[in-house]
Amino acid sequence: MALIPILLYPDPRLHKVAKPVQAVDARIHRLIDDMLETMYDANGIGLAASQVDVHERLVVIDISQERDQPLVLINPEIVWASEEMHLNEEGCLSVPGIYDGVERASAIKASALDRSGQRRTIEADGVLAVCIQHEMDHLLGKVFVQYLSPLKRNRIKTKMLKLAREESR
Ligand code: K1U
Ligand code: ZN
Repeated sequence: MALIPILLYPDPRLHKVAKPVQAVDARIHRLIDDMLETMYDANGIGLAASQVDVHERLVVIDISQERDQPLVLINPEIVWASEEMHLNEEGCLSVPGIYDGVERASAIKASALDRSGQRRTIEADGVLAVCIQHEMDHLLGKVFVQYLSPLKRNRIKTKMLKLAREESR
């Protein structure tokens, strides 16, 4: 297994739209293992393939305290979303150190292939619902800061570019 570098906002590659996974084969199994290792190493609760510069519809999630309940979503689709919305504090491994409120559906049903290529339906609310919607946005090339005001987004962009410049010195 290997750690994969995570793209940092405002890297334009974060805005590419991911394509469906064509086959759940050995390459995808290796990518899943590497993404899980990368997510655990970064103390994240989710990671989308887009964040590691692989533009295919694959997401890994683990919201458990023990970090031992990985969830793998391949070609996920939201098949139902509640009308009820909820404002949640979100973070993103591609925008480290930034947290802000985003309004999303309180509960969802998603359909996806699991690691063995079996289709599953996932019913989610709370943190899991937030995380699935956040990760599926990544697959569409959308980063959570795009829900914030232009003023906040520009401040975040400036801060991230300054950090990147300092780190490259
Ligand atoms: O997509 C990502 O970058 C992962 C992201 C997932 C996420 C967290 C919180 C709300 C929505 C989506 C993270 O894991 S950010 C990491 C983090 O700081 C965090 C970890 C646990 C709970 C809350 C935030
Ligand atoms: Zn994110």
